[in-house]
Amino acid sequence: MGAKGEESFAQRGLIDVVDKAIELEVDLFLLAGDLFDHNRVKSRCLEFASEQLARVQCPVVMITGNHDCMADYSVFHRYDPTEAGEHIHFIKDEEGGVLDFDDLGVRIWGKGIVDHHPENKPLERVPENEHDGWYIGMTHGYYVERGAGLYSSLITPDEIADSKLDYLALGHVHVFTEICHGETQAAYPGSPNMNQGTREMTAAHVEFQPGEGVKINRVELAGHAQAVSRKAEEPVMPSFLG
Ligand SMILES: [Mn+2]
Repeated sequence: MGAKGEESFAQRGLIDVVDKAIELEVDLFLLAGDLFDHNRVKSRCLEFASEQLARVQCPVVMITGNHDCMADYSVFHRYDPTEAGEHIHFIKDEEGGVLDFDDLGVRIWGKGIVDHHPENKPLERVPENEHDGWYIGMTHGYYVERGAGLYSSLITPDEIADSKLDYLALGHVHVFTEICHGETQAAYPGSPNMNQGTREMTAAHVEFQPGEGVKINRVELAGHAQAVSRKAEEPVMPSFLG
């Protein structure tokens, strides 16, 4: 949540994105890493994060980013976000993990950052989808169209296409970006915070419409979280998955 003086911006961002999720009555709230700016977050800031996560009216699924990675010194060894409520789900295993939300017809695969370096591949080995409903992925890294360079935690177009995910929630880049490869649509939501190298404060509102597919909406906030919703009155079976 930043150094002293930045906290109000970062805290405002989290408040705003939670407010927006409540306003939009979303079915899932996805946090694709870097909830915290670093692993030395003070306890009053952790309490603030829990207060905000507790306000969310739907399941929250979160992974770690590079700033709050699951290293030995991780903040998440002294802070358990799931204590904010039974609706908080934290995928923190190094190999990633899968969660099923049967009432929503959604399966979520997620993999957070343990070690942010050039050999880390955030979108390697996405489990094959053996699920009838929507298949959503969450990961944290740097998408590059071509050429690897020396960047850490790279995500490639082929990996996105090969994932066979319906939607991939990306974290790391603080600018709202829509990406599509193969049948997979992905997005960076931008950041809900001011002072992140951009003046845009945004989130991604993603609608899953049976028969139509995935629609990604850029949402302006006065907000690194992703709000996901489906049309509740419709069945959740996506026709394009057959
Ligand atoms: Mn990051």
